[in-house]
Amino acid sequence: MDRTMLDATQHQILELLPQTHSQLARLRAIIDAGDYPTVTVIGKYNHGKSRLLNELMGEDFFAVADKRETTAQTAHIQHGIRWLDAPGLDAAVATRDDQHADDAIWHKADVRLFVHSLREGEFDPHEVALFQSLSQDKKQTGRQTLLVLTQVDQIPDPEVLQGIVHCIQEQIPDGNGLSVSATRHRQGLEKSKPLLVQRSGIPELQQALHETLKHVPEIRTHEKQQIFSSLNAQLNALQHTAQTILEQQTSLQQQHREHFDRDLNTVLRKVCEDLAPVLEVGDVDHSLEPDSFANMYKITAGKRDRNRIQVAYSQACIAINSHLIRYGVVGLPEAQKTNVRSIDSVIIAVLGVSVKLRKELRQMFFDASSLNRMRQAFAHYFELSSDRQDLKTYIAQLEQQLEAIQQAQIALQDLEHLSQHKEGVIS
Ligand SMILES: Nc1nc2c(ncn2[C@@H]2O[C@H](COP(=O)(O)OP(=O)(O)O)[C@@H](O)[C@H]2O)c(=O)[nH]1
Ligand SMILES: [Mg+2]
Repeated sequence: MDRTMLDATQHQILELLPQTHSQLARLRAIIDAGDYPTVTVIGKYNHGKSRLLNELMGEDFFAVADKRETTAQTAHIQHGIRWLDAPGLDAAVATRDDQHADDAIWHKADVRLFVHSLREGEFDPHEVALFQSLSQDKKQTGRQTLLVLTQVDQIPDPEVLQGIVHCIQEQIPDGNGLSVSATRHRQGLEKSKPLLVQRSGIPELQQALHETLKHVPEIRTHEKQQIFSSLNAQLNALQHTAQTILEQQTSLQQQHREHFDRDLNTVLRKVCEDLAPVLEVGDVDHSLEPDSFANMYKITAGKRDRNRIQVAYSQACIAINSHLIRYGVVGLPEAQKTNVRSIDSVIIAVLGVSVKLRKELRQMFFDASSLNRMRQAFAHYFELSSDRQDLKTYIAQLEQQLEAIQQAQIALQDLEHLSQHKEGVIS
């Protein structure tokens, strides 16, 4: 399995389902980790996390200090285990450290050591909440957390120690903490005192850790299955939603157009009805009688007739324009606009600016093929209106999203297939 494919799949899914960030990061960590189980530490800073890891590894690899020393993740492979040191949690300090810590705990770790120094007494509310969410996670994923109570050597009075341990047990009944001392362990080793080593609690912790690590492969397999099926389910749900919206919008688009056509026909039928009597002529078509200089200021039969035609035509235009406006066809598309505002209208673009004669109106409204051309021209501008264009764009986006979902589903299937057959192999 190559990284490019992993990256691409991760990216594809993340684009569609940003909320799966953590699941994807965990999946990635499992695939990247290969055969090594990852053990990490969590807890507040200065509680002895780094030193505990050193003691467990038998090597002073991680920096230990009385101040905030660990600020990023550091990994070290030892005895076939990836040990991961992470910053301590402290609400008062910049959140970037906490992000490292979160990533270590939630994405990288197979086993977490929850470290709490007995010197600090009982848990604070933040620690209690964190431990509870880890217990919750164990129920869901199977991943284990071991509670380690460090610096036990700092509480010499057995009664005081008993009191603290008792208090912690009350705070987190499912904790089962192991008390350890890194100092005693180190002294025991250096002075060859097996009893001191034994009393340090470290061997017992190592034993418990060893037992827990045995389950890592099966837990990982289970986690992977869970993540794959959850991602699949979420992609399917998204696909279903997008598909439903697409169908709704497409049918809306179609219906709207049908209504536009239907109502335009009604309007045109009415227009023809109103125009018909005006276009009828008796023996003489008065409108064709030319004006002369002599009757410039007189009302003639010709003028009256032409006026009647123009009024009827204007009413037809108003009726058609009302229909257009009702359907959002309020102007010409940007590209077609001119400097002459007064003629920047769809009605003029379709019907022209000239004064109409009877013959022309008859041709326009009573000839089937020219009426059809008119219908098509209005429908053309209807499709170019901004609402229609927005709807069209939206539908195109939905189609693109569906395409992306489909590709992500295929990529996820491929990844699942590969990760089953080539467990942890990264080229
Ligand atoms: N006495 C005693 N000191 C310890 C023990 N573990 C850690 N320390 C000291 O506690 C301080 C913080 O340890 P460190 O591992 O850096 O803590 P971290 O911030 O949680 O990683 C250091 O001075 C350590 O030497 C322990 O078991 N006993
Ligand atoms: Mg540290």
